[in-house]
Amino acid sequence: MRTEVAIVGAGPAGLLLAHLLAQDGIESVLIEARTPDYVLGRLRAGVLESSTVDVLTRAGVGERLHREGMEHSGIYLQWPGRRHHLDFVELIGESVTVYGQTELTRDLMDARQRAGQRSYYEAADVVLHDIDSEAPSAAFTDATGVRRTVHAAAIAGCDGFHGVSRTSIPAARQRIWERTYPYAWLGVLAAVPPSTDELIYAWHPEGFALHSMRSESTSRLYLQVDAAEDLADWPDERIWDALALRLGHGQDGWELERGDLTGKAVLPMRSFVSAPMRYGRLFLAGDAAHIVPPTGAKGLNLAVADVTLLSRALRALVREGSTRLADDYSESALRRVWRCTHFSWWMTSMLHTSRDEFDSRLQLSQLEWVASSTAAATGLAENYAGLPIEFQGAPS
Ligand code: FAS
Ligand code: PHB
Repeated sequence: MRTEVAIVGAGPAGLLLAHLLAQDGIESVLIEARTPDYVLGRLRAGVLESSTVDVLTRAGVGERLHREGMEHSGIYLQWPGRRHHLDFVELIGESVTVYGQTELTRDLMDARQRAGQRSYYEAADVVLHDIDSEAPSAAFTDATGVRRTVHAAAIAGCDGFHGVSRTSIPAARQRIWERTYPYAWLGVLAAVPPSTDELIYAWHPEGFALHSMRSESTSRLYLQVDAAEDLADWPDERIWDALALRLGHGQDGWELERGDLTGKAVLPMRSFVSAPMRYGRLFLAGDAAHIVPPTGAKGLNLAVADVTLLSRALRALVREGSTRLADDYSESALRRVWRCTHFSWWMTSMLHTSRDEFDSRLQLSQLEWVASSTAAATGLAENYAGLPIEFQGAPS
């Protein structure tokens, strides 16, 4: 079969790219390894930057987001005896919206359905061919066992960290930067109204904790645990006790409400960047090219920024035969990727405790500085809530 753009991976990056291309009348074929329910069942990101909300609104897929999303003016930074509110709207005039990645993915799947374009779920053994030519193709075995090949003008690798796209680029043409952290997040979904109006990022000698949410009736919470932690060692009671301790239950009369826990998982923490994000007619976007620790709430937002730039490049390439944006894509996307990689590392390093007393004193000093200096608070706000899609950063 033939199409204009073959997209490997139907997570948020692949689905949004398909939608943005369709808005420009560009046809795509989506090739996804899993079932729609499996993709929707993955509990992941929760916070959308204002630039992400703008992209989704302009693309006509923001209606439920505006109806059900929870707009937050900022976050709380917490450490024993202190809880400090950072007001992003006051600092930089931007807010963030809490809207689960599952809901965003559902909205994009509905849009794909309405577009009536071809999507192959449960596709197996995806292999990319001739990616360094002007006639690349993606071969796969569809859900009925039929081997198919999609010929396209370009291939978008949106298949996440474990996908086949990044590894289809010759290793000699690729650079990888990676840092793994000695801790992980134990994430839970709790059937209990949030005990806070906005997210609480808490430093504690026992470990980091985050109180997020998904709705007025559902909380999303995370605990720092060892990288090799066994979930079986964490019964519900122990999870709630650790969350209560680290989030400051009882401090200034604040209480953490408990409820039934579901969706437990231990999430590894890593920083990972691969460059270039383009090789011939293969273009990488989202987790296929980069991974950030979730402390900065950047992963999903970076994927949105990548595909916003990529959709413009592919439109120019496919419609006008112009390669300028396609040639610039990797460098433009990587400027924002490195900015978010640094910020995610900075937030992670500030908030995750080791047993090292010197590190702890540095972290507490950094938290006090952010809480007392408008300049420092503005820097955090800019990175967390205010990065433009076309982040220019330092001239290369
Ligand atoms: P995804 O990984 O979402 O999607 C890739 C898709 O490609 C998947 O559907 C996969 O099934 C498919 N695929 C893989 N291999 C394939 C193949 N060979 N052929 C066809 N399809 C293939 N970000 C935050 O901002 N906050 C968070 O709290 C947060 N928590 C996370 C927790 C976990 C466990 C993970 C893994 C990530 C988390 N992230 C978080 C980051 C996450 O939200 C990603 O940034 C986001 O899913 C990126 O979207 P995609 O690039 O579309 O990648
Ligand atoms: C979430 O709600 O899942 C979430 C929010 C903020 C983060 C990470 C995860 O930094």
